[in-house]
Amino acid sequence: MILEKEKNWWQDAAVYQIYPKSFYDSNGDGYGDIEGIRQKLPYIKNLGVDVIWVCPFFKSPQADNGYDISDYFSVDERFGTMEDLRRLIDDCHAMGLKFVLDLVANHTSDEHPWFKKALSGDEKYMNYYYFKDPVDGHEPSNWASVFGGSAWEYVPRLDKYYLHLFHKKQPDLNWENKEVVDRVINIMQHWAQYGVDGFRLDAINYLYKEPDFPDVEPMPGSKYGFANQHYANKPKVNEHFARLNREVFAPYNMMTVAEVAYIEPETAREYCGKHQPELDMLYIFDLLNFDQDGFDKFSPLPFDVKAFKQTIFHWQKEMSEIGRLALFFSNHDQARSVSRFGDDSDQYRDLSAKMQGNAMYMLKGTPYIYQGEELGMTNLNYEKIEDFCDVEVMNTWQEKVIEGGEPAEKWLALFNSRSRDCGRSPMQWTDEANAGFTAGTPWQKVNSNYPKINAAAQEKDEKSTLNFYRKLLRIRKGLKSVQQGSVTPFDMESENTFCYSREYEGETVISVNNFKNVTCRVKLPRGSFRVLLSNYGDVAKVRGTVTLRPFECLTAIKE
Ligand code: TEU
Repeated sequence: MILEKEKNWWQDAAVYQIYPKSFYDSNGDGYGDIEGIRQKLPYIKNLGVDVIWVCPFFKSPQADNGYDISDYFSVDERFGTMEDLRRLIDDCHAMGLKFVLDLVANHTSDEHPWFKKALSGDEKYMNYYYFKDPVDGHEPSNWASVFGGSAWEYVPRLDKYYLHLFHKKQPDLNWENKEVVDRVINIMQHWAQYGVDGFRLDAINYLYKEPDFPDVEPMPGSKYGFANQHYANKPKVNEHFARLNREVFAPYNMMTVAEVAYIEPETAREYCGKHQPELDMLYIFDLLNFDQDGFDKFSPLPFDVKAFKQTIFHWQKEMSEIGRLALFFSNHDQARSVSRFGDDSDQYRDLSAKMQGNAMYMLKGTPYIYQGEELGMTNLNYEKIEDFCDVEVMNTWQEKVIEGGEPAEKWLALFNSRSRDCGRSPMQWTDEANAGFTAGTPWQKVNSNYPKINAAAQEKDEKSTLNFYRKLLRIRKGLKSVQQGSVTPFDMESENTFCYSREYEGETVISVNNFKNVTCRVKLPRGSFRVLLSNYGDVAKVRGTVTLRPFECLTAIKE
């Protein structure tokens, strides 16, 4: 059922990202589910967002928490039924919300029928994937999996290896095989006809792999190396996007947001430039990598505010005349932003959570708010390795502690500050048992701070993070300078602040943000400004040079 949608209906939209497994459990089995999302739609609507992006809920063995799909046409019973999904989407539309589906097209589960036929030796289906002969008795190349170890898995019965850039239970689809593309397009068209309003395209810039899978420089202490230069953003990916756009995105007026890593602006312009609008938005994964050594999340560095803002403003400039940037500070693959980039102490948690929202969501682009971010939810403390669930943690633990003999305490501390499990603890709804997430036993540990940090408490507190986010989203929607205006950074030399002005047709708005627990002075652009948002809540007007208190932020409009 396709609702009539005006073209580019998403232009001034804000998106709320839902990780269904941890959102709300309606039937007490310990897992969040689709009916749970539907029951929380009033809460989502009241936040002031326009779109929900729901992470995968299709049939899956859950090796990568649903990003390993074994049936693209049915809902995994953990999450409910097809009737639940129908009701959720219909209720979204009835409430003026749009529904974006997380579509994993780079790989399937190894339990998908296509891969099962491939494993049986069926040549036709082996060509749906990348099966290669051993080279000198070992993997065809030394490519590393994103989750650690080799990107090749050996199948003794076939005496062949298959490629998996992620988990070994996530074999990569061969997009050079036209039949694969035809069948993925069929999946997308099915869901477009079903009535979803857009797609979040998972790891979609990896669709083309260089055919000889050349060896790469191994990572330190490993025989495998990151081969992203051989499989990310290759020219043929554009041809795939052009076909997807011709046959699915355009005909069904789908909003598309591509999750892309290792990308440069010139490639971004090809993907969603004015001349070839194949994709609407880019979700640039690497924009949060300013507190780590390169792409290794487990090699932490102090958060470099200056490097972070230089990159953000560089991308704001590069994308100013073309598609749209997804604006985000957290998601299901990252630790909680208030713990990672802010200060989650009792004294500063609320202030720094609000500051992060104010810094990010007055920029040019589309806000993507991750469930719980609007509450200032924090990382939690998993005492032992068994408390973790993520495959990336398990593989790293195996490699570094079990095989590498490194101290368990070191890696438990790293996993507690930077693993994907930090951002996947159940949503904190109330101060009741399990934070009101489930009446059963939660699949993942609930943060012990839920009596203090929960939606119910914040609903009643007009000064809460939740109500700050509501006000922020309402204000930004009404500011044409924020929706369409230019972006001009200021105070760039500061190691602590993140400041910029937005201008459009005589309207000037400034966003001023202190990222650190310090007091600092900021010289504002000329003029007097009326404050629209302030996390300290005691500032009405600003002009000239202002003194910012720890984690202080404000948004103000020129009088
Ligand atoms: O993540 C993609 C992903 O992890 C890489 O593109 C990332 O940029 C890389 O780790 C470098 O930091 C998506 C989903 O968001 C994630 O949850 C899945 O595990 C993954 O794809 C596989 O489907």
